[in-house]
Amino acid sequence: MRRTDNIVILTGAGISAESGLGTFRDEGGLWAQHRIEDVATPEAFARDPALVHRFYNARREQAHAAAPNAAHEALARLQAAWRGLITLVTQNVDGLHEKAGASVIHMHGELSRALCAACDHRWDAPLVMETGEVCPACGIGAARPDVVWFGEFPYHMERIADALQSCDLFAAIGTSGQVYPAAGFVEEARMAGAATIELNLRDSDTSFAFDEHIIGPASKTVPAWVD
Ligand code: BV8
Repeated sequence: MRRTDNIVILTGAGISAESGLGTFRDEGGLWAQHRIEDVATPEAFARDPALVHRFYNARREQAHAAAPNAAHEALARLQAAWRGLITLVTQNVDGLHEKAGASVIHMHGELSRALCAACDHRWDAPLVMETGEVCPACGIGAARPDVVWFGEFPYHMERIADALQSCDLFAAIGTSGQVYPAAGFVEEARMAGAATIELNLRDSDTSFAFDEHIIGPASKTVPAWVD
């Protein structure tokens, strides 16, 4: 990769696929097994917290056992080499970027964190969260996974918008470009004058918006792109 100034990298579930974690919309993906409305909205949690906990407990246990792959490791190397110039944003909640040694902005939260549905207190989630668990701070709110559900406002949006405004290169890795506002980041970067590149197994819903495309599995394409 040629030396440039500020780079914003957005990752999606595809970067963790080769670590054995299912994506959402590929063949047999998570949304083929569960309806979003049943497991990934605040209404779903109010209606059937046990089902939502089962969905996230299964993913938390898989993520806990998973190892980062060569793509996560290459991004951590890039960040270490280009200190301060790489803003890594992920839609993923699996913690694999941290396991690879990267620092990352979790716009959709983290499986490893719990959130109080009443007072917004956050704490390290147990591997298995139980229905009926209450917040250790206020003792009132239900303990829920600290992930951003559909209809909820993603985290760190101002920090991300600032990074997009001042970046020279925007890269999207392993995302289908179907979930907003993340899917709109490429347009924000283009309007700020950045070059754009997409690394994916195939075309995504936002491929049209990228200047360059590298097609292939992330564990191969990301190290080749970075190194
Ligand atoms: C919000 C956390 C208000 C929980 C998730 C326009 C503007 C704003 C909002 C909307 C809008 N239009 C619609 C909306 C509402 C909604 C939305 O986008 N709906 C969609 C379905 C149309 N958005 C929201 O509700 C968001 N909140 O809008 O708040 C607001 C308004 C304005 C501005 C700001 C805020 C909240 C959305 C967050 C929902 N939570 N996850 C959890 O993980 O369970 S979303 C979920 O989808 C995951 O986070 C996932 O990461 C994310 C995106 O999916 P991808 O990561 O892209 O995964 P996917 O399976 O789809 O694709 C995998 C890709 O990898 C594929 O392209 C595949 O080819 C590739 N791949 C596979 N293997 C490999 C690979 N690539 C490389 N190598 C491989 N080996």
